Amino acid sequence: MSETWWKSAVVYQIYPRSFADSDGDGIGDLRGIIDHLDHLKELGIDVVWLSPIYASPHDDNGYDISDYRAIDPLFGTFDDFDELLAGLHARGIKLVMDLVVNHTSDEHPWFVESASSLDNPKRDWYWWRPARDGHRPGEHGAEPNNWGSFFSGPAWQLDPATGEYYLHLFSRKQPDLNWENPEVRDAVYDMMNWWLDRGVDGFRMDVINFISKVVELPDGEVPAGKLFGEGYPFFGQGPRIHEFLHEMHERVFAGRADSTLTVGEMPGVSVEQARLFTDPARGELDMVFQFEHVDLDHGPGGKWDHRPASVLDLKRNLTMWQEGLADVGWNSLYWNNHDQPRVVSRFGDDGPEHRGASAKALGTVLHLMRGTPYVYQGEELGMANVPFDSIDDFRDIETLNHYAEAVDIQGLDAADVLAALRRTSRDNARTPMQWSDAPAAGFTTGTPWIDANPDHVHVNAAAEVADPDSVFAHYRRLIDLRHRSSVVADGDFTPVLADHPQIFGYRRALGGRQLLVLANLTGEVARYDTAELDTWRDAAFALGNLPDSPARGVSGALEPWEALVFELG
Ligand code: TEU
Repeated sequence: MSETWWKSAVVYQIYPRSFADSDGDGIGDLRGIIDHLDHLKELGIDVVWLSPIYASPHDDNGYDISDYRAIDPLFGTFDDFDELLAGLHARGIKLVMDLVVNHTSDEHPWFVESASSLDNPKRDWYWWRPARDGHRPGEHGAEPNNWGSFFSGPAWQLDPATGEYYLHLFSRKQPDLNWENPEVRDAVYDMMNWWLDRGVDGFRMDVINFISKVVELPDGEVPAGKLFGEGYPFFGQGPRIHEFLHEMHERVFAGRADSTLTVGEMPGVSVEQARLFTDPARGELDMVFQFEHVDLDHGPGGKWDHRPASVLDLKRNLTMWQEGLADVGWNSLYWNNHDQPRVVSRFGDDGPEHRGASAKALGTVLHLMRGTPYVYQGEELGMANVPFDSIDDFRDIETLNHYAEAVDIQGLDAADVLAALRRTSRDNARTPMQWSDAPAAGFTTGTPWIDANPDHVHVNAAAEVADPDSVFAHYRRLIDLRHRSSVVADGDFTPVLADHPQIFGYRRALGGRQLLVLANLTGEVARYDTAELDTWRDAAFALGNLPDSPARGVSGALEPWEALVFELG
C-alpha cells in the first residue's frame, strides 16, 4: 500500500455512545457497531475513526480517559474490540482510534499520583502552579493566570490537599498533561505503539496542537465583555509543537507509514501552519482538522453568538484551503463531527422540501474537492439538528456549563440562550443514529441516554439504503466516484464562477481528464453565465442530486439546491 493510500480513502466517524446499542442499556456499544458493519461496507467507506472507547468517568463522554489500555465496560470488552477490528479488516476497512493525550481524566492513576503530594515523582506530569503572587489559595483572582476553560469558568482548579492549582483547558476532570516532561511523552508513545501493535491503523489526535504550551503560562488579553483572558496564543501551536509531533512520528509511525493514517485535530490552525504540519518531508502528520469553515457562522462573541455565513464566505474559505495545500500537504474535508451541529441544518435547509437535496449538494461539494473526506454517523442519511425545547433535554458538559454561566452568572435571557443551544450545541450531533422508524430510531430497545430526533420516522437507514434517490445513495455514488477516478483523488482544483453568490463551482483536472462541479447552495433558482464554461457544453453528465438533473446540462441555470457533476476526457 502506498504511503498516501488515504488520498483516495473516505473516513467514517463513529461516536460509539450514539451509534447502536446491543444490550438495551440505552448507550451504544461495540457489539452494536459489529451488528452494523455491513451498513459501512454498503456505503463504501475505507476507514472508521472511532471516538474514545477507553475506560473513562464520562465527564466529557469519554474524552476524559482514566486508562488508555482498557475498554470501558460501558462499551464492551477486549474480545468485542478484537471482533470489531477483525470484522472491519475482513471488509477491507481500517480502524483509526481517537488519541486524547493533551489531557487525561483526573481519575487516571497518573493524575491521582501527581496530585498526592508536592514531591510525588509524577508531580511534573501535569501543570501545577501555586496561587498567583500576593494571593492565598482559593481567593478570588488567585488562579495562576487568567485563562478560561473551553467549558466555561477558569482553566485552573485548586487542589486543597496541596494548596496548588492544576491547569485544565477543558473540564475540571480533564487535567492537561505536561508534554515538556519526557516521561510523559515516553508513556504516550509507548501506549500508541501498544495499540498499533494490536492492529489498529492510526489515530485521530484530539487538540494535538495544544500539547506544546508557552511554559511561563502568561495572562492573555481579556476581550471586551469576556470574563477570562485569551490563552490560545500561549497553548495553540506552542514553541515545541513541531518538535513533539516529529518526535512522535519517529518513535511511533516510522516504518508504519504505508499502512497508518494520522489526523491532528487543531482548533485555530491556519493554512500556513497546516502546510508545515502536513508536509510529508517534515515527518509530522498526514492531515489536520482545521476549523475556519465551521467558525464562519460564529459572531464576535464566539460559537454561541450566531451570524449567518454566506455561500461566498464558505466557498472562499474552502477555496483558500484548497489552494493553500495544493502544492504541499493535504486537506481533511468535513462538515460534521461529534462537536458540530448537523450541516443540513447549519448550511443547508432541513425543511421537508429541500432537506434531501441540500444534504446531497453539500456532500457533493465536499467530497469532490482535493483532500480526504470524513462522513460523520448519520450525515449519510441527512440527519438534522434536534428541536430540543428544554435545557433538561441536553447532556453535553460544554452546553450545560455554557447555559449555567450565561443564564445564572451573566443574567442572559434563558429563551435566547436555549435558542443558541438548539442551533449550535454539540448534542445536535449526538442523538441516536437513526436506523429505522421504530421507537428510539431503532438505536436501542431501552431508553436512549439522549432523546432521538422525532424526524427518525422518515429519516432513517432502513428507508434510505434501498432508495436510489436517497442521501445515502448519493453519498455512496460520491464515494464510488472517488474510488474510480484518480481526478478526484489526485487532480488539481480551480474555482469557477468564483464570485457567484449562490453557486460553489470548481474544476478538477489530472492529465487530459477533468471534472466540473456546480452546486447551487441556496433555496432559489441560480442563473449563471456559461461563457467561461463553453468547453463543458458537450461534457458527459456524471452525477446530479435531482431526478431531472441528467437533462440539465451546463445550461446557465440550477434549480434550488441542485448539484451537477460533469466529466471531460
Ligand atoms: O474538541 C476540541 C475543541 O476544539 C472543542 O472545544 C470543540 O471545538 C468545541 O467543542 C466545539 O464547540 C476535542 C473533542 O473533539 C471534544 O469532543 C472534546 O470535548 C475536547 O477536545 C476535549 O477533549
